[in-house]
Amino acid sequence: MSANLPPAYFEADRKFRGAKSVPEKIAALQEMTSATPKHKGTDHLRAELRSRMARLMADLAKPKTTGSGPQPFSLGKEGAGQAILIGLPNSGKSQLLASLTGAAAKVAAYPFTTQVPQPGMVRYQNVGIQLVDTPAINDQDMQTRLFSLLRNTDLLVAVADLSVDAVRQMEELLAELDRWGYRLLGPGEEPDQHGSRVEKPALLVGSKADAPGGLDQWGRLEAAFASRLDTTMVSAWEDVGLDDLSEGMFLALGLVRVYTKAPGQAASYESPIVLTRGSNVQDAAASLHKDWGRKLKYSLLWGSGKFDGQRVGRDYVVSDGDVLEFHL
Ligand SMILES: Nc1nc2c(ncn2[C@@H]2O[C@H](COP(=O)(O)OP(=O)(O)OP(=O)(O)O)[C@@H](O)[C@H]2O)c(=O)[nH]1
Ligand SMILES: [Mg+2]
Repeated sequence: MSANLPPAYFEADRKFRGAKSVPEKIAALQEMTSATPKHKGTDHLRAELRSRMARLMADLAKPKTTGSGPQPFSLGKEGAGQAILIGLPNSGKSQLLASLTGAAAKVAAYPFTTQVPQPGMVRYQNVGIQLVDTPAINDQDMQTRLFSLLRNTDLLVAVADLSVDAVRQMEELLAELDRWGYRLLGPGEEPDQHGSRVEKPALLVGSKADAPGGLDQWGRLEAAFASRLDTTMVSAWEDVGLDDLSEGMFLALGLVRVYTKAPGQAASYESPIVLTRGSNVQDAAASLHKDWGRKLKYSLLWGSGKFDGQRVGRDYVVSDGDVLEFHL
């Protein structure tokens, strides 16, 4: 089958060949991808473009040895996991950051207000999750840096505005992600190890539910996406859905909390050991002290076991809320 590529594709290809820097190459490749029609005959080409994009993005993510000064797009991760807010201009990302974390974010009625990523910390029960606000996803000047930030995150929170046509907004956002080789993963979906795409766990959020017609828009957004992706309705102004969203982030990050106790003493529930789902007793011990994973003989378990104080080995997979008493 012939690919039948339009002139815009060849124009972008010419730019790609002439590009001097990685961001220029990425921009040209993105144009080539946009100009490539989607049908069977272009499957191979689109896969090839995606893997070229993935390689360039990996180059971009490498730490630079030259240059100094503040680099607001390279953020250190903090807390039990990192989630990044993404969306079109004015969708309410900065207001969500402010309401969920208390971070001072600039909120304004004009588009492209946010110019640099800004982090804050969401508390979900006894766990801190880093949440990062970002410039609008279609801001051309930001895109290469923004997408390289998204590449290393644990979770994407995709925001669509319920005061306008939210389904269309979300579709536009997904199309932008698709052009950059990103695919969002729904609950329980595993990334394809051999795929050329960047696949990220994601939550969809309908924001500004308090706006006129907001509930109607929410119904449509849910009908369009909830069968594949986790979807939450919020109003930052009216404090609706914010706790649900925090819980959703915790669950989507795939985290479990484990507590420790000393023999004959009660467990402390203040500072959990936070692990990814599937971790075992040995991982929990090793996260407290690097020698413990090796020295551990057995552990007693309260929680997910058959009975309280059950003796378990290092391979036992822990569940959220388990209490462990290590014996070295
Ligand atoms: N009705 C209503 N309006 C909101 C809510 N949250 C934000 N807004 C308004 O929506 C506008 C945009 O909010 P921002 O948080 O700045 O949006 P943003 O997505 O960060 O915008 P950019 O940084 O430009 O991409 C502002 O006028 C906010 O006051 C909400 O929960 N309800
Ligand atoms: Mg903003």
